[in-house]
Amino acid sequence: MKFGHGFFTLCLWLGVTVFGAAWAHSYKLGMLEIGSPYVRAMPASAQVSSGYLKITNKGEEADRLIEVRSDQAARIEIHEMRIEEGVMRMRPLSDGLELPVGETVTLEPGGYHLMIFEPKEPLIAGERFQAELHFAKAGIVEVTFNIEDISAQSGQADESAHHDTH
Ligand SMILES: [Cu+2]
Repeated sequence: MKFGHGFFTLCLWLGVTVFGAAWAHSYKLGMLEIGSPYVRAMPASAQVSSGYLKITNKGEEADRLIEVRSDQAARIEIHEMRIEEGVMRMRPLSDGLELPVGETVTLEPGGYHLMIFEPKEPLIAGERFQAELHFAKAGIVEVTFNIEDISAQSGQADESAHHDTH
């Protein structure tokens, strides 16, 4: 699949919005703690959204988030986003996301995120999104993401998105 400029702009919009998520709920899988998973609500026409969560590794060996799957979307990728030479860029983490011992890795706007492609139903604020997180060592856990309307808090970013979601 190829994505043009519009896709990149949308991804940027998904990534940079500042949002203070409440700690809604959490999960435990072995020595991993998974906190406040949420997905960004999207207009019905959108083909892509993003998901966020926190993962704390309380074990004695490093682990790795290697795959995320959901029946509610065609595909989910684990992405990183960072500024290179003044330009915000993102790319899939082909080896997954490293979870070092004793650390909390946060997937949040502007940083690591889950890229959710082709949601099968519109992602409506207040509803739920189910996904399976696959870890290299800890195994698999089913997680419920709250769908939240992040754009309500940044009307400006919302403007630019309208050009890219059609
Ligand atoms: Cu992305």
